[in-house]
Amino acid sequence: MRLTLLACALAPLVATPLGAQDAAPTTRTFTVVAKDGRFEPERIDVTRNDLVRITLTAAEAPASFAIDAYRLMKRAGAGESVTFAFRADQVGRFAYYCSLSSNVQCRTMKGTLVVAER
Ligand SMILES: [Cu+2]
Repeated sequence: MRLTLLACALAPLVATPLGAQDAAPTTRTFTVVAKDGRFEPERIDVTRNDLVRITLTAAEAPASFAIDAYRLMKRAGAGESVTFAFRADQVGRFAYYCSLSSNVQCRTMKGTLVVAER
């Protein structure tokens, strides 16, 4: 009896077509290291609607990871890491950069987030 009820409860989930708006997002995990005035990696490739999970590690000086179009700005203190996630719901190429001005190296810290159509 119990199994029957469970099967009924799950049926609507199984019937959901792949690619539907409410489908569970794919989680993509990246580690970005800020060091020597650059980000490693300098390019991140994802697909639209991926849940992008990034751990930013500021190896020596404080650093941030900012993407204007996504209204994103996360900061890590020197020698620290911060983890955050966002939904890549806009297709295109977006610059990510360090928005801090605490040292001259911040200006050269740039990368590109590429969000491809699904
Ligand atoms: Cu910086």
